Amino acid sequence: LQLETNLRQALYQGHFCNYYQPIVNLSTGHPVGFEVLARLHNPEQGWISPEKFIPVAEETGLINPLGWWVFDEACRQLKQWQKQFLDIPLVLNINVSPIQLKQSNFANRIRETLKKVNLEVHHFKLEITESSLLENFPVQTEQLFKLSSIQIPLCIDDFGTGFSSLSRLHEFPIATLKIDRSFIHQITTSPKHSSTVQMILALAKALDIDVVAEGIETMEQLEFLRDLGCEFGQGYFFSQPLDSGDASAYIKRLY
Ligand code: G
Ligand code: G
Ligand code: MN
Ligand code: NA
Repeated sequence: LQLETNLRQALYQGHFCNYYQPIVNLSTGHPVGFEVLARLHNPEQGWISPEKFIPVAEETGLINPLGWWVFDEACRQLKQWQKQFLDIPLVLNINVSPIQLKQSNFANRIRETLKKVNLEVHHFKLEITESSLLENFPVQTEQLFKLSSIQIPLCIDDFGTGFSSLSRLHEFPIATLKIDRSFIHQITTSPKHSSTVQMILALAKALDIDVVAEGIETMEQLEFLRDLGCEFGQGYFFSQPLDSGDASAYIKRLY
């Protein structure tokens, strides 16, 4: 309950900020974009982890205003990067919780916001969890159809840990699968994990879907994944989530 009051105040007092974790092309080493990750700084308690505040925000509905704040701020940041790095195409991945997809104006508001700030749908990807795809969530399904009709690319986050049926991959145009970091963690040491990753890569290739391997922490994992033909990756090996200044420096250094 205290966290709920804190969250509400934090939103109005401007204590949230966005961090940015690079998503890297594994063959060139260039960043292709960033995953946008909300951070909360409390003057008394210091940094509060999203693992704590996201569930509370979801239970209380605050995830909706917070989600719009994250998206508006990401738009502002992208406009700035486009000005600063004229020829570098960057894509921002925005996390979207199943609760947010219950808003009947969700897809519309995304479209309206982009129009207002003069950005295109292909400058973004929306990361949804497998549970958003469950067939018994009709409200979310309606928004997913609307999102695909405005042609904003969708990613499935933490792929392999949820319960979505594979047929849902045909139903909406899914642009990207993000392989959950639990598979990558043991990829060089466990044949079962590496076989699972190979199976996901083959499936994605057959369906013409991009793959991002999450949680790459070592050079061995990077090389292993590159040898399997995985195109994109993310993880502490490349970079932790960065504040906007450090993210700018990262782009400058690696492009
Ligand atoms: O930031 P960190 O890497 O600790 O993220 C922890 C979890 O919080 C992740 O599952 C991430 O998807 C989620 N998360 C971070 N920022 C946001 C956000 O802006 N919106 C939603 N819905 N989830 C977020
Ligand atoms: O669920 P989602 O994929 O959105 O979560 C992103 C979370 O993963 C963030 O909390 C981020 O800090 C964390 N993360 C990113 N890269 C790594 C990594 O290489 N190793 C580990 N253990 N966590 C990571
Ligand atoms: Mn994510
Ligand atoms: Na993930």
